[in-house]
Amino acid sequence: MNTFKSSLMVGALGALTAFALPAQAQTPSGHDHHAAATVANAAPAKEAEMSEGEVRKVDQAGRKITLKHGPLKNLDMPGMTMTFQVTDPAMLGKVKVGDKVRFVAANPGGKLTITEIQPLK
Ligand SMILES: [Cu+2]
Repeated sequence: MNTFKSSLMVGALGALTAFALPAQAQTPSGHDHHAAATVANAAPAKEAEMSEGEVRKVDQAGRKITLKHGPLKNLDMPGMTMTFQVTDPAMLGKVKVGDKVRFVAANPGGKLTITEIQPLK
């Protein structure tokens, strides 16, 4: 009786596993497709508000970056060299001194902050 029961359990588990695997395999591609579509849809709006600059200093510990930037239309600021906060210090790992970059700067509560940055290729 016990043997019958456990073999039934194994059978049930095997069926569950076989059922679960294809569903898991489908999840990443489904997600990627969704993410790609989202990025493509958002790209034109983001392009418009991105500004260009050149990295002068990266302060990972201080979560700051110094940029020589062109005019920032969204902030009504002329070109200059200045230091920005960054929303996520991980962004600083993507750029280095001397890189030409595109970035999005915002001014929440009077603190100039970079919300997005990417090296120009
Ligand atoms: Cu400035």
